[in-house]
Amino acid sequence: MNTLHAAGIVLALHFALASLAGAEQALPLHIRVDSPEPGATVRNDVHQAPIRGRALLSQRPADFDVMIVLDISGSTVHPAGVDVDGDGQIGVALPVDPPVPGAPAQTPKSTDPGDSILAAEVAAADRLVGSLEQGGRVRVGVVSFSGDMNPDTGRRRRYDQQDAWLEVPLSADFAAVQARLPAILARGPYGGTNFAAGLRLAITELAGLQGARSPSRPGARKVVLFLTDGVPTFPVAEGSVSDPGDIEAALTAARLARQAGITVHSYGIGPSALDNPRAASEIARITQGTFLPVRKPGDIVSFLQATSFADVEDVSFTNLTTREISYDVDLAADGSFSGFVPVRAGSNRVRITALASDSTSSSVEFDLRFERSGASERELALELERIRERNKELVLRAEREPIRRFREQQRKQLLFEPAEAQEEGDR
Ligand SMILES: [Ca+2]
Ligand SMILES: [Ca+2]
Repeated sequence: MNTLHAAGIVLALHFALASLAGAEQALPLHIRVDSPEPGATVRNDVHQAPIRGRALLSQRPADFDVMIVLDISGSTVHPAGVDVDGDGQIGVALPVDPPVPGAPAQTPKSTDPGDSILAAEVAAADRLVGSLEQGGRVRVGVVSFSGDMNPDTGRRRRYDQQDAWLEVPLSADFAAVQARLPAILARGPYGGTNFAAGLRLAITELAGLQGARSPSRPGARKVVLFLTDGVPTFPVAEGSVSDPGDIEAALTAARLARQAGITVHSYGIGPSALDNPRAASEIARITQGTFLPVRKPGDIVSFLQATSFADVEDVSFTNLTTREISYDVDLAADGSFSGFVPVRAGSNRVRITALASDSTSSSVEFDLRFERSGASERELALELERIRERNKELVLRAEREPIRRFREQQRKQLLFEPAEAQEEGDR
């Protein structure tokens, strides 16, 4: 290779790393290591050291109130395309007879009703809630919405019908939240799609407005995770038609959310939602949240679990002594993380790097000593296995461009960094 050319590439890489370092000066991301303590000795029977901590935007509150808003409208009866209920069978849609004039519309049937889009939404909520850090920092609640339709007219039954239900008020008791989810599934999908009603009820609870049943917590960051498989069809005119007034009602509710300091992350699930994603993407844009298209409805389970309401997209561990990078990190939506870094016997210098949603990153470094212990620490081995399995499922997250770039940058950075002084070990 032309030497001048090669030097140019190296210079360009250095420049990219320098600008990355420059961006880090003003970084708001703060990384806290809960364990191990700096300088502590870690013992394990494999050369892996467990690390736990959390990454947070330092200027923001560390408490989160999160309302999961589920679309339970009639169309969520359609199969999600995966085996949601885990019975070994993947539900597919059965053909419906051509409509008969004057007869009520037929409900679409599936070979396995347990694999509906609604079932996938409920499973997604269950998995997300189960992955959050216990201890009161995070509270979560659930709202469902649809739109009660008069079968004769296709319009609302009453002008003041509510169309949204508080399934679970905001609570830090995650097991209790999870215990209430099967009831949503048991009632099943029905009716139209009133985005505005779902959003407004979530705002009432998060902001502690009149009529709220959740205890208010003014200091917490307020987040809505808004799931839908369709477009807004209510409150205006027929519940099977998306009128401009239906969309406007949703956007008005989103503006109200912004005023209340609430961020809405929206998920458009499947073809009906993605053919016309304007309302779902606008409510995210208005509230400075993100809109995520979920092409295969079954993917909502891993997409929702990979959500980050703490604005932390990725965390990785680098052992500067052995010059290895590990992505075996379990990153929760609230910014807490746990995982493993490969280590050698003796002293290891470890760097933790986190990527924020605005594509800035931040690092901390500390030393740990590693001693290989004869005793088999089966729990740790199982935990590492669990994290690897989970991250395999969440591979969609790693495919996202900012995360791919972040990981690539770290590999390059390690390549150009001077090696840490090495100490002889038993490895
Ligand atoms: Ca099934
Ligand atoms: Ca309508």
